[in-house]
Amino acid sequence: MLTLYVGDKTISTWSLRGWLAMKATGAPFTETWIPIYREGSTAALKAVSSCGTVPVLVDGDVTIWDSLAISEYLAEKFPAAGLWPKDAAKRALARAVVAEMHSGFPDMRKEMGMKLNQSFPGKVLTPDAQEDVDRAVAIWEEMLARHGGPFLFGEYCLADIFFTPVAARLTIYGIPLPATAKAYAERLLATPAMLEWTAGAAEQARSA
Ligand SMILES: N[C@@H](CCC(=O)N[C@@H](CS)C(=O)NCC(=O)O)C(=O)O
Repeated sequence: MLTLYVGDKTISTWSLRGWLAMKATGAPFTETWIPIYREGSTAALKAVSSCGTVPVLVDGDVTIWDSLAISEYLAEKFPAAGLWPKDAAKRALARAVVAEMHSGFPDMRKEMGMKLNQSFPGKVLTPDAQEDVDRAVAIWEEMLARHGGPFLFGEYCLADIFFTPVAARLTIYGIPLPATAKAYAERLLATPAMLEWTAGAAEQARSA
């Protein structure tokens, strides 16, 4: 049985990516919540993985502690799930998009922390954060135009999963978006898996 350790659903964007990838496989898994950024969190995280962050996927004696590594592991373990596009050229492009997201967009992350089920419209961004937003929108518009939508590479894949927390941030902070990007963000936030995560976030917040 696979076990996925995740952080608080309201704020943990990397957990969300790992969880959406896990859900997209359709495979059963056990989900374990480790409350983060509290007293005792570091010890609890390190008890699962020496890295001390979530998400963490445990599959028997294999422990994987990074959202991208988890995604790649799941794509290999469940090839029929279509986590990456089947076409090699599209797959390479999807990997580039995911890698850029995984290693970039620092100012958007810093200034627009994800707070699901909350709303802070009218956020004024620094030029650096606005540059990150513009880059995300440019990727979305280019990939949607190239592949015809409704998702970045046609069918839903890891590229969409990695941008789902971005869609949440842009929505939470009421960042103005061109129509195509806005519609895409709405699609990402309305997938059944994302709705389930969002409802879970509300429930966790109530119980905290
Ligand atoms: N590169 C890692 C980043 C993971 C990460 O930073 N997770 C945050 C939550 S979103 C965390 O565990 N923070 C807890 C801490 O640093 O104490 C990944 O992609 O999984």
